[in-house]
Amino acid sequence: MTAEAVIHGTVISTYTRIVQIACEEAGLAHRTVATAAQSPENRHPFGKVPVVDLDGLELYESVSVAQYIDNAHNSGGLQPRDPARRAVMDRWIAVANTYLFPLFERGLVMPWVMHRYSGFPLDRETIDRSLPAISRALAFCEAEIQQNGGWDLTSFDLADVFLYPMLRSVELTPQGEAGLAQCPALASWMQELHDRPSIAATRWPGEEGEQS
Ligand SMILES: N[C@@H](CCC(=O)N[C@@H](CS)C(=O)NCC(=O)O)C(=O)O
Repeated sequence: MTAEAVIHGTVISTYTRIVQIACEEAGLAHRTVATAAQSPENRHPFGKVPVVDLDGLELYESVSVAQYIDNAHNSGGLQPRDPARRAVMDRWIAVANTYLFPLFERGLVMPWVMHRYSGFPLDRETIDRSLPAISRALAFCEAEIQQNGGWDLTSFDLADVFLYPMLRSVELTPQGEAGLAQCPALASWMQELHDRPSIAATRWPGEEGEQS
């Protein structure tokens, strides 16, 4: 029987998309079952999405899920074997998950999502308060790339899988678009990935029509 990943997650979700991209890169069939993080159907023990059913396993935590998909269905093609390159990839995945996502999500992306998709007034106070830290984080990524301390731009690996959706969701806000316009190396990396098949196949609904 052909394997299929069943991804339980919200439709506009960074981490759901990360898992979708990993599936696409592996050529693994997948479908997403709309599941709200805080719903009783969600099986994540800490109320996050996604939870993934694959190969008879219940998987959660996107690093573990993406690595499993890549190891079991893609011969580890998105994970460098060289220990030094591996350390760089792991560092950037950790930076993305620990620092970038919480900053971007709470301070900028969620206020816009709540405004655009749920009709709430735009929470400008949260955005204004968060923008200096977000700008510093973008500037840090830009400087690291420019000084060769960034993730490996010469090949596509799991660092790209995690970082792209996080930065793309920032770019889809007016403030994020303005911030990224000041970061030429980051913007050109994003532009390069924009039409990669796994990225194109997992675009969020309305993504191309949004501010960008
Ligand atoms: N550590 C989790 C993080 C997942 C996560 O934060 N997902 C977001 C959606 S992109 C979520 O569930 N947010 C809902 C909430 O925090 O209530 C993972 O790696 O999968």
